[in-house]
Amino acid sequence: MGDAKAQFDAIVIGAGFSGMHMLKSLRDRLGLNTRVYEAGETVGGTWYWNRYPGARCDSDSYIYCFTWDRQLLQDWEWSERYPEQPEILRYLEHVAQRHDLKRDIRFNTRVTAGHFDEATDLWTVQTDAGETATARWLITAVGTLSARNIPEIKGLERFQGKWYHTSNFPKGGVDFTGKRVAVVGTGATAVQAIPMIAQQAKQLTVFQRTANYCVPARNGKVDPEVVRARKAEYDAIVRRIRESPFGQEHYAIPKSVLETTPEEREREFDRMWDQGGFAFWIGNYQDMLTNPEANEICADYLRRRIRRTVKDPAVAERLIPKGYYYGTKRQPLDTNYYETFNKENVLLVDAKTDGAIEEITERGIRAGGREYGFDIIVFATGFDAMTGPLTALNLRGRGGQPLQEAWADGPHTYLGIAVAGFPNLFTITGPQSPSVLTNMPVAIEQHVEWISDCIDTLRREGRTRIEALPEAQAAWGQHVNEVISQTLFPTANSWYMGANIPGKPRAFLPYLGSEGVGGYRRHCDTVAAEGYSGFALG
Ligand code: NA7
Repeated sequence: MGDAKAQFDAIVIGAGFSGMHMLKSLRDRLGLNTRVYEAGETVGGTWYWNRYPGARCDSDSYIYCFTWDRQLLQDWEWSERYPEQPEILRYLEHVAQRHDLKRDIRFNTRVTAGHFDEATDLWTVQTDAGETATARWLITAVGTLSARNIPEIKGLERFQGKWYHTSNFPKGGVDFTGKRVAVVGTGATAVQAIPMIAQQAKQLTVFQRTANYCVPARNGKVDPEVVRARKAEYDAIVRRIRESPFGQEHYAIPKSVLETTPEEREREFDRMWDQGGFAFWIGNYQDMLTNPEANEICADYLRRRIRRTVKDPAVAERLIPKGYYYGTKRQPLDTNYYETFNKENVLLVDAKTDGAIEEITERGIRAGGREYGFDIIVFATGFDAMTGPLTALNLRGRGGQPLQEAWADGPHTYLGIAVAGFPNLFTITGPQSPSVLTNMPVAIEQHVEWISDCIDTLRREGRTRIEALPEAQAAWGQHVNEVISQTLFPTANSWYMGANIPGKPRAFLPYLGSEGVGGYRRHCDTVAAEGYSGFALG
C-alpha cells in the first residue's frame, strides 16, 4: 500500500478474463512480480460493467470460460446455455478466489498515462490514485468493447428524467415498472435488453437507426446428459476450439449455397435456425459472406422469418434490414426480440421512415419533428471498439510519441499484439487480432499464452527489449486488409469498420484470417519458433 514509486516485472491493465489469466500466468508460471490495475471495484471487466437487463454471453457457456484450469471445467456448473451477467461475474469472482488473484490487483484504480523509457527499457505508468509504477513489460488487458459510446445528441444535459448507457447501469439495477422508457440503438446489446425492459415498462419506445438481422439464441437449461458428455471429452473440445476458425464448434458448410436446391437449403437454414446461437452466422454456407448472390439467399430466409413473427406488416418492414449484407455487422442473438414488437406497450421509431433523433429535450426525445416523453432513456449505443480503450490510456512510445498519434489514420500493429515504436508493450486482443470475431476466451488464452512464452524466452536469454519492426507491421496491416477485402465485411457501416464513431478512420479492426483464430495461432507459433521473426530483440 502507498508505494509511491512501485517497481514490478510486469504491469497488466485490466482484470477481466484477459488480465486475470495474464496475472495467473506471469505470477504463478513465470514467477514474475506482477501488478494489475483495474478501474472497477472487483474483477470481471465487461462482466462487471455490463449490468443491463438481459445481459448474457452469446457463446455457449461450456466454451465461454477459462480452459487453463482443467479441474474447474469439471467442477463448475453453468445454469444455462448462455448464463446471465451475474452468473459470469460469480464465476470470475470464484476464479479470483481459487487462484488468489486479488492480492496483486489494485482495484478502483485507472491507468491514466504511461511512457517507455528508451534508456532503461522500462515502462512507467501513472494512475488516477496518484501512483507511479515501473515495469519491464506492459500488458494491456483492457477489452475491446469497454470505451462506451454516448452519442453527442444535442440537449442531453437538460433531460429531466434519468438516463443510462447499457455498460454503466447502477448496481442493483433500474426499476422500469410503470415508466415510459426509450432505448436508443438496436445492436446486440439492445436486442438482449429490449424484451426484458418491455416486460416491466409502461411504455417502451425503441429508436432504431439501422435494423439488424437477429437469430434466436435458444437459451435454456442444457440437458444433463449433454453436460456429462462434454465434461467427459473436455480435452478434445478444448483442442477443437483452439484450432477452430472462430473458437466455436460451428463450421461453415463446405459448399456454395448457389449449388443447392431450394428444398435442400431451406432444410439447412431451418436446422441452423433451430440450433440457435451463431450457427446461422458462422456455420452457414461457405460463400455467404463473400458472394452477394449467396448472401441474398440467406438474408431472404431471415426476412421471411421477421415477416412471419411481427404481426403488423408496416412494423415488420421497418425491422427488416436494408442497404447492407447479412452477417457483415455483429450477429445479435435474440430471445423474443421480434415478438416484443407485437406488444401493445412497444413502439418502434425508425430513423429512415419516422425520422432520425434530432435532439433531447427536458421531457424526452424529439425525432422526425415529434416529441416523445420519457422517464428513462437507455443508450444501447455501443462502444469505440478495439482502439478506443487503448488510445484512452495515453501511452507514449519511443521519442514520446503518443499511441493516438501513431494510430491517427487507424490502428497499426504487428499480429495485433505489438506496435512498432512501443517496445515491451503487448496488447491482448488488440486491433488486427482475431478477438471480436472469435469466442473471446479462446482468443484471449492464445494471446496470454503467447505473451507469457515470449516474456519467458526473453528473460531466459537475458534480454530487456522486444519491438515490432515497422516493415513487419506494415506487412501485417496489408495482410489484414487483403483478407477482409475478399469478403463483404468492408461494405457495411459496422463498428468492425469503426463506422459507428463519428470521425473514426474507416478500417477493419479485427483480423479475420483464412483459417480464423486457429490459423492465427499457428502463425503466431511460427513467429515464436523463428526466434520472434518480425521483431527486433534487445
Ligand atoms: P452496437 O452493436 O454498436 O450497437 C449500437 C446501436 O446504437 C446501433 O443500433 C447503432 O446504430 C445505434 N447508435 C449508435 N449511435 C447512435 C446515434 N447517435 N443515434 C442513434 N442510434 C445510434 O453496440 P452494442 O452495445 O449493441 O454491441 C456491442 C457489442 O457488444 C456486440 O457486438 C457484442 O460483441 C457485445 P447503427 O447500427 O450504428 O446505425
